[in-house]
Amino acid sequence: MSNTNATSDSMHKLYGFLMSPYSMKLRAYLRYRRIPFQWCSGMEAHDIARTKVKTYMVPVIQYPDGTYENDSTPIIDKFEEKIAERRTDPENEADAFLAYLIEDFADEWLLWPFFMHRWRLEVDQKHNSQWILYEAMKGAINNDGFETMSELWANRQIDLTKKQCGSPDYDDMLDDSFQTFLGIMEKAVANGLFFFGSRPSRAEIGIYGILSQEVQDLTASAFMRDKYNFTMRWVSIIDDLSGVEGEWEPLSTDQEKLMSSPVAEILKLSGKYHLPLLQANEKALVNGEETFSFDIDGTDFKRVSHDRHSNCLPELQKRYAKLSSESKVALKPVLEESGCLGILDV
Ligand SMILES: N[C@@H](CCC(=O)N[C@@H](CS)C(=O)NCC(=O)O)C(=O)O
Repeated sequence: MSNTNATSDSMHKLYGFLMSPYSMKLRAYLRYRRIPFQWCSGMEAHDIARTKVKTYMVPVIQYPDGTYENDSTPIIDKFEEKIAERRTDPENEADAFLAYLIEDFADEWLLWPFFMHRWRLEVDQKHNSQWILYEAMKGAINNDGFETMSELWANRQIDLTKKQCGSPDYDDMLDDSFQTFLGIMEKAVANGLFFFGSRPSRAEIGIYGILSQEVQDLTASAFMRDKYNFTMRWVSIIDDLSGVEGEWEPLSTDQEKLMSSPVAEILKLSGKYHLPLLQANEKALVNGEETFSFDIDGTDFKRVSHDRHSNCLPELQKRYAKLSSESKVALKPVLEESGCLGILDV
């Protein structure tokens, strides 16, 4: 018994939902890092997110000292700094920058095509809101409130989709960006599980967060199974990497390898969608504008500005600025070719 107490004293609690990409991201992260935690879902998670942190957002982590925090990226930063074994920041500084950039790409761009897939079609709206509510209500759905509550939830998310994914005219563009990304992944995962050797970086963990959702949702899981079958399997593997013992293999030190890697392919999507979105959003926030637009292949993508992105670009630029000149030289070709450099190097 005393052992049990000792364990629970040093346990973190992770409040989240299976249908929240960032909850799954952080859960996979904690599992790989072998950081003991309890997974707490349902209304309890919702209540903690509502009352214990400034902005209502899951996941929320409760540290063993009783304090709470949300926002997965800074939480990961803290663990990276505090615990040396099994870090997900690659040892090579330039690789670590690329891993962080790809994590941000997943968090801040892939989120929107995923959101569109989840909430645009009626069949998904119904199915997904019911699954969310089933988890929230801990399975107790045999009551009159269930249908009404799941409809309310679906309507809330449909409204959010209208705002955050813009008009349905953009759905093809969002879908196209996502499927291009999945095409890159399908090739990549046939060469091994990880980008920087035989252990995961925060890039794979971030990607996992979004893909953990696509493999559950009705429409998305059907096209994943059909066209990106091994990526679908990859997702279940990344979910629990607690047994993986691997080595880093530096990528940025070998120009040929870097330029022909999946990392370089993903950076092209960051340069086309993700960084321009952050840049346009930042400009709109500075100018107090409620909407912004930027060009994607000759089409203006217009959407509401959002302060959830506000710290991302300055943080990326700060991390780029801090790199050694050797790392900057190693990264120049790949960042230049992908269109990222001009936005990062300010
Ligand atoms: N940057 C945050 C984003 C978290 C986030 O957006 N969580 C969503 C669910 S996955 C949420 O709680 N949204 C609030 C809402 O639906 O009102 C993170 O990385 O943890």
